[in-house]
Amino acid sequence: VGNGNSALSMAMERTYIMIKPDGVQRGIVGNIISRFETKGYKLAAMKTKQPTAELLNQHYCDLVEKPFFPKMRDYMMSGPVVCMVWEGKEAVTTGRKMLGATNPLASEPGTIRGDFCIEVGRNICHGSDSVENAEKEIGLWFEEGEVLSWESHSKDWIYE
Ligand code: IDP
Ligand code: MG
Repeated sequence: VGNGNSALSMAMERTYIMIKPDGVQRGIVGNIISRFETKGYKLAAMKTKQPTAELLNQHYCDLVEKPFFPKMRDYMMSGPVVCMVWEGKEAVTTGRKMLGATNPLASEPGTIRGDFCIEVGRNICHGSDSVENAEKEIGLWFEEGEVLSWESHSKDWIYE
């Protein structure tokens, strides 16, 4: 990262953002990417993937015992997802704000879930809820070498 501004580099975070099968099927991929891009975050990795049950068990390890989990996993396996890593200042907490609340009906208009969906079981996107979980999730969904470090030419126009 960057020349000189080491304090800024320290605050940089990476978050794992995933567009779920309904977001892909409904053609909302470009809109979601565009929001993170125009916000000023930097795309560090992106790919499509067909999730497996094993991967989802690991990704949602905190939820596997929940009654809704089997149906939720089927939904997550129903088609391709888009896996992304977005990087920038406070990217994890800001990414969550950009997604909106877990229940789309409780999400503010202007958020992704607030603008595009209605039900918790069809909420079109995932975002890491902590820096620690982001690291875990990036390691789970991406191979070594798929997440890139590069310097944006807009850096000095986004950060002071
Ligand atoms: P999050 O995606 O906002 O972090 P979590 O509580 O981590 O929310 O739940 C993960 C995902 O599981 C949600 O995004 C949603 O798709 C699904 N989910 C959570 N709670 C329910 C529920 O009560 N019914 C059905 N699906 C749920
Ligand atoms: Mg979660």
